[in-house]
Amino acid sequence: MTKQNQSLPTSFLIVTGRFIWQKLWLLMMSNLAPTNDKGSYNRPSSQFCHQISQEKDSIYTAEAGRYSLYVGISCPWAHRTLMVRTLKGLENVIEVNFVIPAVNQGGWIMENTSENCQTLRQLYQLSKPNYKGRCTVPVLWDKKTKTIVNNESSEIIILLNNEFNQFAKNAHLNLYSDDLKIEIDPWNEKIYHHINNGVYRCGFAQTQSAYEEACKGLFKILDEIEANLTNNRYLCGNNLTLADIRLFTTLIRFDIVYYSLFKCSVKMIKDYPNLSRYLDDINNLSYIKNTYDLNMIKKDYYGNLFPLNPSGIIPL
Ligand SMILES: N[C@@H](CCC(=O)N[C@@H](CS)C(=O)NCC(=O)O)C(=O)O
Repeated sequence: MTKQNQSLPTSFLIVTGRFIWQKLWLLMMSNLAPTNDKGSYNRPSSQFCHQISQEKDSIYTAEAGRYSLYVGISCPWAHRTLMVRTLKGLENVIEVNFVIPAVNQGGWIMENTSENCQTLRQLYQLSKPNYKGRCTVPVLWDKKTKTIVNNESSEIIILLNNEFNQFAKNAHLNLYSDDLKIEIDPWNEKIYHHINNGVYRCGFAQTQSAYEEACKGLFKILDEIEANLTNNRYLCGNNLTLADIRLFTTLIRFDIVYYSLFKCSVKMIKDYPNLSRYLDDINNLSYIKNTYDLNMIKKDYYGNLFPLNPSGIIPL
């Protein structure tokens, strides 16, 4: 026999449930993902933007063993930094510390206590005592001065590519060469807005029109990239660049997470022959498969983004 609620009329349950849920949903969403007045997601900007340099007298000098990365394994922005660390062969130069989502606190906690901190917020506050902003990963941390050097992935990957060559196993690999910048930068801009952040603008939209605008923009650029890859191995021809790294970390999460959880549901990446080939190509580069974990990605997104998946059920 199926369980039925005998005492309350269905219409009452629907109207009351919908009213309360919508109010709570909007409250949770505006906390999780601030929006503009049209209901479009506005990603807050990063707060720590220092540079590392090879100059001996700079505050943050490039040194082996001095810096560490704090990353969450599900996070696509942190994933960029792990990929560049691996591709450049910096595993023995830059240490990695993992953080995990704290389901009920809505923030990151340390997998293992680090710098005497149990939470990422404590680490941010060690660097800047009155810090009240968002505590995001990735973080590039200086163990010597106990400060955050940088918490913006797009800048950290340039630092890792440029400044540690004297210690890198693959110093010859330049993912952001001067002669390709003119192609890389426009790709980065487009891919950030419409794809990397675009999937979040679909998933975190609070109105139908904000969602549709983000979703149409996303698939327009995916179609453009699909066409570009007909004659090119990577975005800028035969050379792998930072633009590819930035695209890869979104594409690898697309079919298992963004397609359904974020409603990026016009097509899957597997429906695009060139994008699928491209994804495989990058995935098969040395040790790239060690930089992410699809099961953890699925568990973290479906399990922790409560307003998008209140039942917490993780799809098979
Ligand atoms: N602009 C940042 C964004 C990083 C970001 O949003 N990270 C997410 C994880 S995927 C985070 O840590 N969010 C926690 C929060 O917003 O409180 C970057 O690219 O480094």
